Amino acid sequence: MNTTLEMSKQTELQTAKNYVEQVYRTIKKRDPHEVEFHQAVKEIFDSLVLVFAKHPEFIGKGLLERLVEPERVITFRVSWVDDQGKTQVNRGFRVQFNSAIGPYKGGLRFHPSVNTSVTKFLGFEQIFKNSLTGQQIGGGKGGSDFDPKGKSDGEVMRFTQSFMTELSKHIGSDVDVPAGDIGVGSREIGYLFGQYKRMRGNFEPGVLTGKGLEYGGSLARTQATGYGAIYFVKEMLKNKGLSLEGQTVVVSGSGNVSIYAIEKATELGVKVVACSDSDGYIYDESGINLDTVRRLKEIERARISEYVIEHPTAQYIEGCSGIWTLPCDIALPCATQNEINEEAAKRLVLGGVKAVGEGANMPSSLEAIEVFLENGVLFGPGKAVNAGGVAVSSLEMAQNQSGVSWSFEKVDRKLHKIMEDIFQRSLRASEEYGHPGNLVIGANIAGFNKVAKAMLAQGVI
Ligand code: NDP
Ligand code: 2IT
Repeated sequence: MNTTLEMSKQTELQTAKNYVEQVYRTIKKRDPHEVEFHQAVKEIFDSLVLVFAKHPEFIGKGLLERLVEPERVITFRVSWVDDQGKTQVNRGFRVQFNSAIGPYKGGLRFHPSVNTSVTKFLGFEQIFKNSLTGQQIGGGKGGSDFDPKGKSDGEVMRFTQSFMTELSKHIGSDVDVPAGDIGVGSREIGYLFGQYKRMRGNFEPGVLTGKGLEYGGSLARTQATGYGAIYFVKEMLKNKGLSLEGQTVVVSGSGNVSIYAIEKATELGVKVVACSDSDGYIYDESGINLDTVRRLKEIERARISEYVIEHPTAQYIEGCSGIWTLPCDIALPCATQNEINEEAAKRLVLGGVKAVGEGANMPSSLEAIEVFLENGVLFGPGKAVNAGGVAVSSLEMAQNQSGVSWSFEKVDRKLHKIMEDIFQRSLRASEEYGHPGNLVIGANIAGFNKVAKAMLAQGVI
């Protein structure tokens, strides 16, 4: 290449790096304790340097400065009375991050670790994920530090009603549409919907997704995130001439995403040898029995350790991180953020892992991602791999708007196509920006470009 051209490209890259680093420094300085949020921003910003180097005209439009600042952060008190008659107080959060391409959309998480940083990291990821789906949905996220574990059904209902009493002032089918996440499943969505209806005095199905089928839910929403993750991994492998059939898989977690990832993976001929909860993991070399896992986790709300009572040939091991020392072809982290650190990633590589698909949000640390990429592991980032859930949420909104219910097969077909499109969009962007096959870069850039164009078109708001 001509040296003058090469030098001007280097200057543009350096200018882009300086810009991105300056915005990154600002957010760290503003909120030094928000470590999860910083991590999510860093991962995306490292990719976006390439966009600003290619489009220096974007610098100066305040795109990144605006992107990292949520349009609105709502925090509120949630008081409720427990079964002993004692008043309990939790914190409620809703981060309405970005509405450039549609109403805020994203789940609610009930877990003791929920705080502003966690909600912001999840909301930030959601902006790009939702963009990647090709649907008209902006980014948002919410939740509470309420711990549903060990609570009675009545306690969960009273807490959830109190939570929605406040949240109802800020959401609506064209404004902000929450759904489930960790600790928020069909039971909680039902209570949330009932309380919203009572507060507003109208039946507005499009205000929440993940609803029961009797009151406006969509077939295949329950399965969507897990199935979608497997469809994505299938595409990743297919692109390299590999197939899912016959592969050995380790899945972390045993919640909504894990169960339906295991179901679809098994259907497509893989052997799932392990899954976990926050106390430990089960390992069965001959393949785990999904019916038992489902009954324990979905119906009895029991611990995964109980699995070995019925399946004495399986092993139960205390602690979560050991699951990544098991030899496998494919690893699917489907539990929570930062469950794979650098050490765990190295163990997976030693164990011969060929592909990693993030069913959870940000389950791999930045260092872990580096290990996978350096060692040629096919890596599917969460915002692409787990986008099937929110994509089908958007299909649920469409059905609510039109008043028509689609069959399971129709929704599943659409989900499959959306996941193929997300893979192709990410792959194409990775190629266009000079890192063919790097789906972290590809997904980040493809997700960003649509939001950036919409923000630029809408002026400085
Ligand atoms: P669930 O509450 O259904 O299940 C969560 C699972 O992860 C449980 O097995 C839980 O174990 C385990 N887990 C939770 N926190 C921790 C922790 N700190 N350490 C170890 N294990 C933990 O949640 P989902 O399956 O819905 O969500 C799982 C992940 O997928 C999350 O990252 C979520 O953000 C993401 N996701 C979910 C989507 C959805 O549609 N539901 C869509 C896209 C992403 P235990 O029972 O012991 O708590
Ligand atoms: O992280 C996620 O994408 C979700 N928890 C699902 C969000 C949704 O609105 O369906």
